[in-house]
Amino acid sequence: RGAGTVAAVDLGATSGRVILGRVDQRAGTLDLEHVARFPNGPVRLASGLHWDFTGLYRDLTTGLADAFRREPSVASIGVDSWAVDYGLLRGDRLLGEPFHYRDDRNAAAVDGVHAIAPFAELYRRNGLQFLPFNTVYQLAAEQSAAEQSAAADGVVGGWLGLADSLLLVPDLIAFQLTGRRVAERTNASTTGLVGVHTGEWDDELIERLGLPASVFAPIVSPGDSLGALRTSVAEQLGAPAGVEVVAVGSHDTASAVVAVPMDPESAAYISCGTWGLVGVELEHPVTTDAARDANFTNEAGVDGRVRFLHNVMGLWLLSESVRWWERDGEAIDLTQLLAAAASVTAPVSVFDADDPRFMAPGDLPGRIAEWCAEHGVPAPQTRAEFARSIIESLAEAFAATVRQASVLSGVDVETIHIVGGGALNELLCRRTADRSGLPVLAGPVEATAIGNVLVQARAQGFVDGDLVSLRALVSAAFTPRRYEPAR
Ligand code: LRH
Repeated sequence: RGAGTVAAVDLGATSGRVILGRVDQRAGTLDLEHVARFPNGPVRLASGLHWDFTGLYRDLTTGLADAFRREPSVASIGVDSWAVDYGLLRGDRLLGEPFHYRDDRNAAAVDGVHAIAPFAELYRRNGLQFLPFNTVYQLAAEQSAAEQSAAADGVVGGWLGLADSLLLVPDLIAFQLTGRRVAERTNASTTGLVGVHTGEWDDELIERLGLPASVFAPIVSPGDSLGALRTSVAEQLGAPAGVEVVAVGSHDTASAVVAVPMDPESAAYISCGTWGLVGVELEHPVTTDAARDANFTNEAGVDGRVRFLHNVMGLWLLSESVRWWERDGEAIDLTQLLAAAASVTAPVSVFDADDPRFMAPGDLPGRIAEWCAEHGVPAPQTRAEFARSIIESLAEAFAATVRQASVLSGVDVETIHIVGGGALNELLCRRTADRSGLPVLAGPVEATAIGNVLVQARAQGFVDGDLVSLRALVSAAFTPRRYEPAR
């Protein structure tokens, strides 16, 4: 006790990683060792846009096996990923690859859900900002697909009717590892089907929407043990007896917020990767009309905290633009592109990063140009100008969202913390400081994995204390880079 090692599996929308975390509270140290990194991304099948869950599981278990070779004393494993997406199971069998939240099946399902439960009522119940891919809309899309196939071939119920459980992505991985079926609380809070005040499945809403209540697994909290690895899995991983899987903040953003070295009474955070999650940490949800109109969410945090935030489009705007430019095989060096963007001197247009047209994969530069044309402002011409326009638009959205978070929650924000991959983007950090007029503290980059590690380490008894002590460990181990706003 007082020190030990755990393994974090952290899956983002563009890459996954396995990281060893060594924690020693007496020495006040926290070390990360990167064991594996593997790509992730959507796969377009005949049925739509999916995740390659099977490939991800192969890669993460290969990474875990490597982790046990390097460090046989690993005490536990914790898994986090992006939110809202799920797999359906019948018995042990996965019913197809999970849908990707950027699939376009959801948009058509939104009105049907709101006809049964209007958005204002949903917001009072679940406290969530409107995002067309929240699980509740994805399940409505499953239902309408089932109705269509019933009309066509007489097979009633569809995949949802066939399923006996629905597990969100990290829970689906925990199930493969342990055989336990649970719904970890922070991620379950993103489904739209959990009460914002109760923290439990909203059975009445589930019933009204005609969803099968029995598919939802019991809710567990970060820090709860999910039990030992299945014997065959332990053999495959080369794991010694007794290694367990521990529930962490399995929503990646919940784990990231644990590792923001902040004082929540005077700071805002931006967890910046594919998305920019911009907000504050609160003790109680804010579900006022003003918060609803500003589309702020109240997601469940670790230790009963509330992540009061708004989804800003994030580095997706850049990564998907680059993917578009690279579609004919050309390779683009991101560092060079950002350097070129930083040296653009002519003013570039700032577009609304939140516009829903930027959500789906495809020609993002074309859609940015289209937005500019519609709004009578000059469209960027070169790639460097596009990159600069994206960074300026993100920085502007970040600054505006921090101001809104402060007004809506009453938190007097004096500093902005940027964690995640975006903390490495100097131009973005600097322009966020400039546009907000507040100092930006950038880092740690691996906040999500660190939050995952710390919650496990606490469950193992390697560290104790509340979020304040966990964040003190983060502060001691990682010095953020400070950006002062230009005067
Ligand atoms: C970030 C994230 C975000 C969700 C989105 C689906 O990775 O989990 O918090 O809104 O992915």
